[in-house]
Amino acid sequence: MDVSTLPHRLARIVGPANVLTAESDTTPYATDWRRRYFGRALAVVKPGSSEEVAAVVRLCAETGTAIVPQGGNTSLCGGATPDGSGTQVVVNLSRMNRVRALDAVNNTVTVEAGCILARLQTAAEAADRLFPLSLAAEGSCEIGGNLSTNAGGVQVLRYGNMRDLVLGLEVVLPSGELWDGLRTLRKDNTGYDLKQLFIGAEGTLGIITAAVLKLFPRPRAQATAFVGLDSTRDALALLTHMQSRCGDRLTAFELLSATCVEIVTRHMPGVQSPFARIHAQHVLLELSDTDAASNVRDVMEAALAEAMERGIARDVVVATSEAQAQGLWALRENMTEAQMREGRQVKHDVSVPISSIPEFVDAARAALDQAFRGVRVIGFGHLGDGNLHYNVASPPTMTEEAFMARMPEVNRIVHDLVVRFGGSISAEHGLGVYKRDEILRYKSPLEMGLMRQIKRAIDPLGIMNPGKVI
Ligand code: FAD
Ligand code: 2HG
Ligand code: ZN
Repeated sequence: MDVSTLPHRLARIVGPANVLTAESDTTPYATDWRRRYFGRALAVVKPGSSEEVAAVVRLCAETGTAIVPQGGNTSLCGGATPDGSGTQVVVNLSRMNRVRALDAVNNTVTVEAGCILARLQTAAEAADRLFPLSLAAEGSCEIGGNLSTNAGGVQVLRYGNMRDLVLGLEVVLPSGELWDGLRTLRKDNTGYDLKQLFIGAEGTLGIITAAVLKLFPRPRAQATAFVGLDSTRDALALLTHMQSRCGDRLTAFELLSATCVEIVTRHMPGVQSPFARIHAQHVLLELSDTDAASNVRDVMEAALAEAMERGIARDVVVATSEAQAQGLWALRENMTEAQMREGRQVKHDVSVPISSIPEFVDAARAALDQAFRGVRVIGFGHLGDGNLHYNVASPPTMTEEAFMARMPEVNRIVHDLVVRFGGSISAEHGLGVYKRDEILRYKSPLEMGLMRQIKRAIDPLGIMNPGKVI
């Protein structure tokens, strides 16, 4: 194929202004958020409609051109970055950002894939509803990316992850055919649930162009607290205690270690801990109620007072204003940015059964210390979901470069332990390229074989995000 004519043919579909080819224009789309993966793109294409996406994919199928679907480009595992060959086309969905329809009685919203998550949250709020997916990248990540990574975030405890929030999808298949599966039904048992194949597929099976998502009643009363504790075991005891006291009203339960609080307050201007001293562990928790008259703050205070009496909690602050609540959330939401400023770490996004978290944390610390004495663990995450971001930084005795060169050993220690505890090496970020080879050690050949058969059946030419996931 003569690739030199491809940008011109793509421009005929989406308009010349929506095809970027100059390296200075394509580089931001060919570099990942953390600046760990640097690819090159033949072109970056920005379609404005599902029909344009379909035409772009048909042209790529005809010419055997590989496609990298891209949303907000906030992937933490290189999923949206083209390889270095300069032959792949990035199909960026950001222009497709409309909320097509919102049905407040059916509690559904039909939205295009390029809609930024925060914009969808705002649209739901304007209709007196809640779209509950929430994560620190919500100002730039897009619905198509959230679907394709099966994103999690800070409210999974109450509302589930992206997979649980979807009723229908519209997808351009690798053949260029447009599948309209935009159903708005809560019940539909008519064969295989095909939409679930595309959720979490990281763009390897097709390009999601729109989705029907669930809405929920908007909480009218909320309480936010920050708690200092002596150990991960106490954090787990607090989770059980709060669940039994508050039930479904517990909407967030996030863990931050001493190192995390130290790093985030040091690097991020204006971010402060409310406590006079740093504790071994901290929990940020939130209660929500749809009843405006419900005094969730009293409920929070009473439950936390009891936790103090029982010796589970050492220090407690319950926010008395929206500004104070936001200040507490800033400690958690700035963690990824603060880690970037701190330097490089070996990132782990793992899950284990919630009950095993303290044992896992102790075992991982001991095993890492044995291999890399004095290693620094930046451990935080969604404790209520059993999901830890167990990031590991070089010990003072090693240069960052020397430590990063030993990333496979660090991964081996952490991931082997995760699996020994019955866990997963990717809880919410996906495999991308970062964990594509690593997963082969932990998923059975049978499971990997089934995944490959599905990939071959849907994408026989192998043009959809090749080199990612499998
Ligand atoms: P991209 O990065 O553009 O793409 C991600 C993957 O999806 C790629 O494989 C891409 O090919 C594919 N893709 C994108 N759009 C489409 C489409 N329309 N059709 C098919 N495939 C597509 N993740 C969490 O789960 N929880 C968190 O709490 C969280 N916090 C984060 C905080 C920060 C500061 C950052 C930088 C990232 C965080 N992430 C988190 C990771 C990331 O934000 C999510 O994975 C998000 O869902 C990605 O959305 P995106 O639009 O940026 O996707
Ligand atoms: C979060 O929960 C994200 O903030 C990012 O999933 C985690 O930076 C990380 O490792
Ligand atoms: Zn997370």
